[in-house]
Amino acid sequence: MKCTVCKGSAVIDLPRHNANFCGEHLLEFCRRQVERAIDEFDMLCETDQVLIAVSGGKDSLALWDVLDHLGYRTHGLYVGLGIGDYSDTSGDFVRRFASQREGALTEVDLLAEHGYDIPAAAAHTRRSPCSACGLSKRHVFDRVALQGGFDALATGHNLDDEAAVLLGNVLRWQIEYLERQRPLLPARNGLPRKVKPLVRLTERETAAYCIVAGIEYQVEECPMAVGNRHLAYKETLNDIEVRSPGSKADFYLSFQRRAVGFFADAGTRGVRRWSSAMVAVPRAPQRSAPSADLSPTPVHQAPRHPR
Ligand code: Q46
Ligand code: ZN
Repeated sequence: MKCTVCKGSAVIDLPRHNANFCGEHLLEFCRRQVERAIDEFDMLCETDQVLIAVSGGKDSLALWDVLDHLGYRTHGLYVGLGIGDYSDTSGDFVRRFASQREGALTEVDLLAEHGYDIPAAAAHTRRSPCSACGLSKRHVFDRVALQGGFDALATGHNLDDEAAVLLGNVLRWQIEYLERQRPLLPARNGLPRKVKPLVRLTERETAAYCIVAGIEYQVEECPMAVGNRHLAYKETLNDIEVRSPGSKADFYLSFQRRAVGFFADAGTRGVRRWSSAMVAVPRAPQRSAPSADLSPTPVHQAPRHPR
């Protein structure tokens, strides 16, 4: 297998791009994909101070490395979740990465600073661990971003993550979530922009990036992710991808380019708009005609944003 660019020995094949890459050109490819995502979705500008949420896994460490290579001013944020050995080793990978590159790193330990860890929070609130974890992390991310005056908060969500979430939201038509499933969420309430610069890279590609770049990372999956339905969606999308390379990227990126706008304001007004549209669907003739005032609004006259 030869590198498509230099004809040297390739380390990875990427059917969706109809290309193979050697180590050097794989790194170049990944960095270019991140650059393209940042440009296309207007995520960052050159002067931004970027806070990167790092977990110790391949995606967030690859993201930190790529943003450094692209010249952004970066600062890592690691949240200690208290998930046994998994958290201990994850923290070690983050610290090692930061010290090797003299990167700025802020650590927040949930138990030490907030008096609880994720297993305890999940048990106490009777939420799923991931739900308690997501809420806790968002709270810490926002606080640190606000206190540090950062311009953007970057997370390592990759194409597999985002496509799986999108599939889950579409399967249930969760329109209020579809509206917010963008790789850039603008700054609001004093909080910085939230960006996902890895949305053009799969987890196979970020893993390969780390291996070639010599980045050591936590390879174990979080033990609390067991049963998470997004893992099943990822497997389904991978099956489709094998049969039809490029489908995963098309599914997610075409949604961003062509469809996400249809769901604007869905969280605040969409439920009413959709229920209004449902009322407007013609019904079977009734024995006595309803009075004019109660007639359902014809679809083509339905107000776009009923208040
Ligand atoms: S760390 Fe937290 Fe993930 Fe573990 S408990 Fe779930 S959300 S799976 S990114
Ligand atoms: Zn090459």
